[in-house]
Amino acid sequence: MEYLLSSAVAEGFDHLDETGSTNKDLLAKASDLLVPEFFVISTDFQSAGKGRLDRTWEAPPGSSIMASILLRPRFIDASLIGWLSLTAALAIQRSLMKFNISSSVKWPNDVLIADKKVCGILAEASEDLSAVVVGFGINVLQSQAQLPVSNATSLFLASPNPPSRDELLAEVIKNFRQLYAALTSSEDIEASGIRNLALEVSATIGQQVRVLFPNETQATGTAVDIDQLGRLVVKTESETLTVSAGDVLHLRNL
Ligand code: BT5
Repeated sequence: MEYLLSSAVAEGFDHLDETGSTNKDLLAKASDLLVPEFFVISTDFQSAGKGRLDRTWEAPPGSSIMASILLRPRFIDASLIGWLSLTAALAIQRSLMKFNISSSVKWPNDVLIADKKVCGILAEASEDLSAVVVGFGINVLQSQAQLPVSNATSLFLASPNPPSRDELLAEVIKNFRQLYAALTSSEDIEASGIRNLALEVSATIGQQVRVLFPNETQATGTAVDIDQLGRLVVKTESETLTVSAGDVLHLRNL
């Protein structure tokens, strides 16, 4: 399939029939400092698609959008990586809206349609901190049987008239470029408007949640805010926690 619309809005665009991981490919390419911001690699199939924490991202050949966007922010820290993930989620939510598909953003890195995961995002910094790669998988054409987990969905399942992969990817790149410009040119996260947008479309705020921390402890409470550093604020019975890394379960869905 050709990606004429998407390549027109990127600063360079490689489409691969098949690869291991577009994030891995773009991180390798980023070591050449001549490769510009908004260079995009996309693929029809990944044999080693990465999720967070050594998990995998799986999609049959030709069924979905799997792409990574190169960024070269001036400062890279954990908070920026978190905001970049959320900013990509906002760009995807906004792009789906353009095609009349309502979605919401589950902290820290998923886009949901009717509580089911349609998209996962993975932002990774290069080792030399010269670049960040933001990769996303959006399920487009999969049937329920082709999805790896039961709480996943695709645009084909959720919408009577889904956009083509090229139409949607072009929209995502355009929206991401706009939101990234706001994020990086503003004095702080408040002035950028990104935090307010993230709160507006959050599927997590106001929910009873269980947080599973990377060290395998957990906590249950109400998600009440996303703070300036992009952390989820959770009120438990006894304390207020700020969560920077972890998985969140929305308890109403269990
Ligand atoms: C993510 O991780 O959701 C980040 C996924 C990022 C994938 C993109 S594709 C392009 C780029 N190149 C890469 O190599 N990666 C990025 P996490 O929150 O850890 O969720 C991973 C979990 O989502 C898995 O353990 C499964 O349970 C589930 N999963 C896997 N494939 C899925 C799919 N197609 N749809 C919905 N859920 C899926």
